[in-house]
Amino acid sequence: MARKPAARKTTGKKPATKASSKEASSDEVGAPSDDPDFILHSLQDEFEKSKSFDASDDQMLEFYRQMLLIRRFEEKAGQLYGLGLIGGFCHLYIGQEAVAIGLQSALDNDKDSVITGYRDHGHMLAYGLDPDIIMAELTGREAGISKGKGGSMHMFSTEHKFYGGHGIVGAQVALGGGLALAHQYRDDGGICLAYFGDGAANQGQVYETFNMASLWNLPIVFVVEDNQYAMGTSTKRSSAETRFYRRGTSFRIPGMEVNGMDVLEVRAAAEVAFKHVREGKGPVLMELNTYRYRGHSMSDPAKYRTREEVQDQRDHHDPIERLKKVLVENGHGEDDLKAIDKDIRKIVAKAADFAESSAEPKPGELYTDVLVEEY
Ligand SMILES: Cc1ncc(C[n+]2csc(CCOP(=O)(O)OP(=O)(O)O)c2C)c(N)n1
Ligand SMILES: [Mg+2]
Repeated sequence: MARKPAARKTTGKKPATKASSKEASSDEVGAPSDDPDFILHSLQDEFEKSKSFDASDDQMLEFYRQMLLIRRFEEKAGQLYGLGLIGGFCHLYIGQEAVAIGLQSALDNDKDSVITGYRDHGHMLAYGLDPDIIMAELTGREAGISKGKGGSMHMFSTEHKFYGGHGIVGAQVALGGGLALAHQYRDDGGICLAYFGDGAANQGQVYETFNMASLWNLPIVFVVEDNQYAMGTSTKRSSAETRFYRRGTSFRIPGMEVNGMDVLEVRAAAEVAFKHVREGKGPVLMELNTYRYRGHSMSDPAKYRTREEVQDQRDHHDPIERLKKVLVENGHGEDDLKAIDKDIRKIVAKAADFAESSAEPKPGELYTDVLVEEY
């Protein structure tokens, strides 16, 4: 989506790396930086050299399969919500699939951690978690990933280093800073990917985290999923600066602006950003421009935008259709791609059956995983 002005070209100078906080002596704290060469676009320049990830045929098919899994899973979740099988809040990720798939495909699942907000089902699927237990969680079943007690917004899998699923807008960013500090402290080689929305990007704690993450050179990638709206408020109405990648400038965090509707572009950007962070050069701020097709949550009548606007996005920017076109150009027949869709539908139908036939949590579960004694 070429919605915003293209990134400004710079001198192409290499980003200056900061001395790690461990090396800095205490009398340097608060002193003017001796690194005058911070360039906001240093990574963007690198990314612009090759904006499309050179994926193998197998990788492209895998991206296609995974994006379809999110799409079909979310459509089914919408249906189950309509049938009353899912209660409470339910925020669908339809339209934004390329963001989670492109970024998470570049992570090292054994080392890296992920944290996000309440629009989290797609992130969990992208992280390779079992659709059965995600659907069971959505329907409040014992077999769910949070034993049916978290629901749509509060899913965790700490063994997979997936730290939620958070309902408080922006809170996950500060927690992500903590996860990154843990990676640094333990020297485990991992990085943290902290996702948040365009609305969350106006929260104060986001900037406190930027400051500390940059000061301490933490291994964290901040990802703004700019899906154009925070509930019913468009970014233009809520944000003085809608080019979110610029918001790290005051903290000397390089920014990147990425088309979040193109999985190959997202992956190409991830390669550049993650390399920078893995090399110990401190945080990166990525802005992923995307669009949510459905309402903010299942209870949103979406009167703040026109049907035509949504249809235009579906018709001209859909991430799955975009990749499908590339696959067809590369010689894949419509029938092969339909067969993938059929397989995915089966996986999703199985997840729904599993969820519906699973037991509800026993009443005693009300007293587990909560503080019921004095500590
Ligand atoms: C601290 C806090 N303030 C307000 C809310 C209510 N709220 C829930 S979602 C939301 C909008 C967030 O939009 P954005 O960050 O763009 O994420 P998106 O829903 O688009 O993914 C708001 C204001 C909340 N959950 N937490
Ligand atoms: Mg938003």
